[in-house]
Amino acid sequence: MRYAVGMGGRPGDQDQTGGAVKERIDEQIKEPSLYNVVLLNDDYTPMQFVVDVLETLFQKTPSEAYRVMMQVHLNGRGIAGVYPFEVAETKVDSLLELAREAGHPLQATIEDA
Ligand code: TYC
Repeated sequence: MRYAVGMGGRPGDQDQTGGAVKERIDEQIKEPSLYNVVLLNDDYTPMQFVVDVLETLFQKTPSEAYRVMMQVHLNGRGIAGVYPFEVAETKVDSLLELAREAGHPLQATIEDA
């Protein structure tokens, strides 16, 4: 809890703070909820394209990008990154745009983390 001290009340009000009132302010600082960006496997997107996307859009190192790509290739899905919702949405939009431009069917979804 945090308190703000300010002038308040009606003119003429008196209290032991000499007119200043303490007003309680609920803390409103909340961590944003997090969401997984999940990459989905397909039979056509080249492995190197997926690795490149993981490096460029999701800031993975080359070895981590390769590991995630293989996880998706072998298991059907894998987590590319974990973000607040609007960031996750933007990542997916950018990924779909890159895939569309390159003519690959790569897909991704957003799930609760
Ligand atoms: N399965 C693809 C292939 O064999 C590679 C791939 C990996 C595609 C991950 C999509 O999210 C993906 N070329």
